[in-house]
Amino acid sequence: MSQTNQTPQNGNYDASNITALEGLEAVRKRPGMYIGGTDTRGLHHLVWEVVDNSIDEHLAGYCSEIDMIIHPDNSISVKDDGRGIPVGMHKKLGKSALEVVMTVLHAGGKFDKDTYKVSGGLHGVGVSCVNALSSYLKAEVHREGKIYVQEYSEGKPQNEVHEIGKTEENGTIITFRPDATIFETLVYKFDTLAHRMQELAFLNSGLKLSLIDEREKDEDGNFRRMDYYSEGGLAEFVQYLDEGKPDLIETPIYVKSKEDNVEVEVAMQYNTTYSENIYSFVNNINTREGGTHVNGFRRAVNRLFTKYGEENGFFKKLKFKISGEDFREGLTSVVSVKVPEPQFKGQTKGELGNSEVTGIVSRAVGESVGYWLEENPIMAKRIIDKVILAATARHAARKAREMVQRKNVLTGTGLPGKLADCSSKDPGACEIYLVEGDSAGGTAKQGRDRAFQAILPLRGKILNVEKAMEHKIYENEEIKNMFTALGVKIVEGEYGERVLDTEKLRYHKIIIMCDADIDGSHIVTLILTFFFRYMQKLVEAGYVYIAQPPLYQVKRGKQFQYCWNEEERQEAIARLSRHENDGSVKVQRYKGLGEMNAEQLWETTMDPDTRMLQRVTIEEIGEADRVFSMLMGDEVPPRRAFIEANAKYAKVDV
Ligand code: 0RA
Repeated sequence: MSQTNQTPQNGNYDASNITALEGLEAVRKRPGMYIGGTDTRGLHHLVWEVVDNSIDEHLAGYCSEIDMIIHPDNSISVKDDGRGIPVGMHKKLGKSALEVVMTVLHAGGKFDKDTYKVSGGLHGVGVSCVNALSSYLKAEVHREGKIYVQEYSEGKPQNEVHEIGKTEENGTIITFRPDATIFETLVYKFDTLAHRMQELAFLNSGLKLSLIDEREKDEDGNFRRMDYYSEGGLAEFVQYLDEGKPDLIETPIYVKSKEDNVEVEVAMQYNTTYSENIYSFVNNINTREGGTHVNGFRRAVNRLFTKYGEENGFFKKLKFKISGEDFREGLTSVVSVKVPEPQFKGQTKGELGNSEVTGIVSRAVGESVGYWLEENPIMAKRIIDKVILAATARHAARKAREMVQRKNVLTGTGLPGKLADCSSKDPGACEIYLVEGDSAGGTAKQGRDRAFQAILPLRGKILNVEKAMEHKIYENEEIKNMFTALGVKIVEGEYGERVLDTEKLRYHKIIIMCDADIDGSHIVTLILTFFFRYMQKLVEAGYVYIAQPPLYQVKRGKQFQYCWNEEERQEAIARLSRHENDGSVKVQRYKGLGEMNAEQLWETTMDPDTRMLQRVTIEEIGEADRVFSMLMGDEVPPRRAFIEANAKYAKVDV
């Protein structure tokens, strides 16, 4: 050590050093405990951990720009123009504050409680975790006119904090390469990073963000680059989410206020669809399970619209009660709060627990929306009319649903006649194939292993649930069949919302099997839209899959090979024709499942030992919702733009 005068005792330095390394060793031994896993999610978690620190600088009022670079070797740089991590001696630990922040678990380095922090939320395990899980990390700090650097390997400092030059800027640049011995994959997904950067831009109006991908160049030789900046913040966010859905009111309703150090920001827009979409955030972290802020918002919306409708006599003719959900049909909203000391609870820590926040949000929304209703009577009436329509439709839907559910009880097993069930009754071992068309369904029935595989043929195009009224959905034959075959039903939740009851779910693998052509992929999208809107829980649980039938069979005499893509096809042709390309190699392009016999279908698409299944995940709920509305909704221009932009991808990634 060079600065002995600030170190109380040499022994102290060693001791703290050892504790730091032990801490980071624990992270390396059980990375899952800290970042949730070592799969692609965990890999991306590292980036958010670093970005969160820069966002904290922004929330504290010091950072206006964050730039991210994906380098060709999949290492990542995150640069901000904040204050820069302090580099001075940390008195107690006897080493540079930078080293403490980078090597001591949960140090974080922010010691004041008055600023909002992302830390403590879903992320918030600290940048030292990223360091521990990186084969290489470099921290570069621009501060007080100088540039300081320290490098690490597996979290261990490789040199002292040293000065490498002068600067007129402030800020921090963290560059890290995730450890290949820890992560299952090292490949960063541009779309995942881009999506969150877009979200951060909306959540932090005025903050500039950029993403550069050095792995990809366009025709002009420039790297792929995205810039994000939002002046309008949440109001722009809801407009973005509602792209593809016709607006009901001219501009979003916007709420911003602060009480007891809790900042509340809400934007809401009504559209002409039938679903509610609410996205909530605490200190910029997505709270997927909602919590007290969302409860406060819903409470205020119910209270205000009920009062407004009653006072103006709009509900007089109604013969049934309006439920909370009716007020939120076709409502897209973003609720964002900044809380100094957030408490998270729930299974995935995705739910805000601070009880004081309910009242704060409810009051903020109550006041602003109350004014809005008084000032915008025409828009208000439009909303109330829609609420009445929703209540009427819900009444009809409830009746239709009850009819369907009751009927099933009366007909004994209640299973649809079209279902070829499996013999096992253990849901964990059972699979159901939802098959496009009766004829492919027939082939699948012959080819399956009936011990654990059930087949439910679906007739042609299924209903587009994005356009249909809810009660129509429960009356639709194919949809009724899916509910009863799966053994799930819709019940009403605490707030009158629809809840999927999965207690009697009969299969833990639900496999959508359609033709490998355009019509087939359209049907997959329709079925996925249905699952997304009505059975999201099953998607979240990881139970929904898409079967992958092969695209080609390459054949020469008795030898043949199935191929799932162009590359495999080329390889197979080369392999089977060997030197003499005498035209005896035949390539069959499978367009439909119907072109395969039962045995081929089993071998290629149904046999668990050889088939390929694509699991459907909802990585980004908001994005998935937007995409579904765009692809399945009424507005043509955004859909065309989306399809054109994504034309090179074969299917929508949900
Ligand atoms: C500790 C204390 C202060 C800032 C930071 C850490 C800090 C950390 C990171 C990580 C990435 N970018 C960052 N920017 C800042 C406060 C510094 C002060 O009081 O001057």
